[in-house]
Amino acid sequence: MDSTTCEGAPVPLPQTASRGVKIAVVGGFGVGKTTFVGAVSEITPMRTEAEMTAASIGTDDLSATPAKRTTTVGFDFGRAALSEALVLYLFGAPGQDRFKFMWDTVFNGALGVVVLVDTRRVADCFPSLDLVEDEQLPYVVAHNVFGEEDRVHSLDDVRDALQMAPGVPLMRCDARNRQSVRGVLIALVQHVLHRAGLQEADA
Ligand SMILES: Nc1nc2c(ncn2[C@@H]2O[C@H](COP(=O)(O)OP(=O)(O)OP(=O)(O)O)[C@@H](O)[C@H]2O)c(=O)[nH]1
Ligand SMILES: [Mg+2]
Repeated sequence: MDSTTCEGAPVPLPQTASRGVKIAVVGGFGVGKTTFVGAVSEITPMRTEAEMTAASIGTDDLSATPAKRTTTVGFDFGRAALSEALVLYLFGAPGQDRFKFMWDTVFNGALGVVVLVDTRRVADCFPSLDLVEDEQLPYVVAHNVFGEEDRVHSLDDVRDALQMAPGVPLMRCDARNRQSVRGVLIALVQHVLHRAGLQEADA
C-alpha cells in the first residue's frame, strides 16, 4: 500500500528503509488485534470491520468487551518503521472462527507473530498458539491489559496457563498505546534475530 492513498497525515516511508518484513497479529475474538495494529501504524490502517448485528448474539462472547460494535471480517493492515532501515508490515487476523479461512493470508510469508491474550479468556488464544507452533514461526505473547484487575495474574501464571516454552517472550501491553505496541514489536524482532542466531550456530 502506498502511503499517499491513505487518509490523515501518514508518515512517509523512510528513504533509508532497506528491509520490509511481514508480521502477523493474532489472538482470540475481541482481544485487541485491530486496536494493536492501528495504534502503531504510521499510515491510516486498512481495516475490514463489519458492524456486529443481532445475528452474532449467542455466537460471539461480548461479556469482556461490551462496547465492541464491529468485528474484523478480512484482515487489518498497517505499517511501522522500527528503525531507519527496518519496516514492519503488520497483518491483523480476524478473531471469529468463521473467518479462519483468512488466517493463511495473514500467516503466509510472516517473519514472526504477535499472539495477543486476554487473561479473562485465556483459552481463546489456544487456536492461534497451536497454529504458530505448527508453522514453527517465531512468536511472542503479549497480555493485553484491559484493566487493573487483569494484573492480579502474574506473568508466570499466564505462562503456566498457556503452557509456554521458557524461551518464548511474554510481556504485558496496552494495545491502544503506540509505545507499548512498539515495545512488543521490538521484543518480537529481537526474538526472531536471537532464534536465527541459534539456528545458524546449530548449522
Ligand atoms: N480498555 C481497553 N480496551 C481495549 C484494549 N484493546 C482493545 N480494547 C477495546 O476492546 C474492543 C475490541 O478491540 P478490537 O481491536 O476490535 O479487537 P479484535 O481482536 O481486533 O477483535 P476481532 O477482530 O473482532 O476479533 C474494542 O472496543 C477496543 O476499543 C485495551 O488495551 N484496553
Ligand atoms: Mg479485529
